[in-house]
Parts: sequence; C-alpha cells; structure tokens
Amino acid sequence: MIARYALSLSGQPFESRVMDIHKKREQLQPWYAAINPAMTVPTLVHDDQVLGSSDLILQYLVSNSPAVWFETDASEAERVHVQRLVDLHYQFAVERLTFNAIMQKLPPVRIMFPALLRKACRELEQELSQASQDSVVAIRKKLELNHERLAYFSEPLTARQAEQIDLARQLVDAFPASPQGQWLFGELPSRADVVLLVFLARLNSVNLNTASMVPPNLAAWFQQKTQTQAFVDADVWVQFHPWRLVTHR
Ligand SMILES: N[C@@H](CCC(=O)N[C@@H](CS)C(=O)NCC(=O)O)C(=O)O
Repeated sequence: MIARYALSLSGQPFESRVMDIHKKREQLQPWYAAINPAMTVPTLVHDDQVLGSSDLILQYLVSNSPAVWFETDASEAERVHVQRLVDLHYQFAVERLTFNAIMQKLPPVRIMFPALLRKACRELEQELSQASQDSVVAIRKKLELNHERLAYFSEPLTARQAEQIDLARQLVDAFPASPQGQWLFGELPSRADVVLLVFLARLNSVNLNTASMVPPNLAAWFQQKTQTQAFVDADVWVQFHPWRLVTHR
C-alpha cells in the first residue's frame, strides 16, 4: 500500500501484479526469488532497477520524480526529520497491532492464526530440504520470523495489545499534530506523509483511529486525503476486508 500510494503520488504509470502471499505463496517461487531474494512483497521493477522493499521504493521514487516530493528542496534538518519519522514507522510492528485487533474481534482467529503459522512452518521446513543454495538463507529467516510470531501471539492477548496500542500512540505522537499545508511539511508530500497516511488507514481499519490516538487535525487531514484520486487509485485499505483476505485479492 505504501509503494502503490507513493507511485500514485509520483504520477508514474505502473503495472500492478498482485501476489498471493498466503495460499499460493507466490513469493517463494523461483521467478520471484530471482528478482527479490528476500522473497517479500512489494518489489518494484523499473528499467534495470529492482527495488525489493517499500522503504527502498519510497527512496527511489523521491529521486526519480524529484519535483513531486518535499525532500528534494528540504533543508538538511528537514530531511533528517523526515528520515527519523520514516525509521520510527518501520520500527513499529504493524502486523502485531492488526492481528491482535482481529483476534479480539473474531475469537476463532485466536486458534486459526497460530494454526496457520504452524502449518507455514511445516511447509517452510519442507521447502528448506529442497531449496537451492540461494534461497536457504531467506527461507531460514522466514522460519525464524514465524517462530517469533508464534511466541508473540501466544502471549496474553489483552496485555500484548495494550502494549501495542501504547506504541502506536507514541508513533503517531512523533509526527506533527497538524499538517502545515496540504501535507505535513507544506505543499508537497514527503515519505513521512506516505507512511503516516497508510498507518492511519490501518488504524482506521481496526477501529483504532480514535480521538485518543489521533489528534483532530491529523484525523481531518486523513479523512480528506482518503477522498483524493491518488489515495483511491492506490487501493489503500481503510476498512478491514476479510473477504478480500480470504480470496487473496
Ligand atoms: N520491510 C519490508 C517488509 C516486507 C514484508 O515483510 N512483506 C510481507 C507482506 S506485508 C511479506 O512479503 N510477507 C510474506 C513473506 O514474508 O513470506 C517492506 O516494507 O517492503
């Protein structure tokens, strides 16, 4: 969603190739591993450049469409500020917040999600035994990540989500409480705008876009941005779509 929104804002035409990362696990297929050895989505391929994560895609788009972005003419201090906000955003484990919220809302998921993780581990163990040298490290990393997830998601739900909500509030608080113009730092978007708006969309989709979490001017700005063409074109989820998850769309 971050990559799509940044591409839309850049005004760069792009072709989207939706990956089924859950059921078919297309990210593990050799053709994809060849372009993205970490076997994660998203990937952007442009001319002879391959960008294998959303933060790299953001950086690439800023240097490729400089006229669009705040960073281009920003001072050193402003650039450092934007980078700090982007880094803080990437340090936040958004899937913990999301899955905790879903588990609170839909009790069967409390059983189903760890079961799916255990199944993914079994399949990854199998893939490991047939994996090429190149993919062994990435698959081991995925296994490790899934074991970490299993450990985290077996801690008591209420306490772990309370902690995550607290961290989410700290993250939102690090951003300016009011945009300075159309965007956080004036009339051009920065990478911080992109990650914050997508994060607010996620909060909204799990009913955490509340007055105690999001300052009123940011909440109004978010609502206004959701109505813009770039945001709509990027297909950023502002609501939780269980059916789209299940059908991998
Ligand atoms: N920091 C990376 C994270 C990428 C990532 O973990 N993507 C997840 C989906 S949101 C993924 O590909 N999961 C499938 C997998 O790891 O096998 C980025 O922002 O691009």
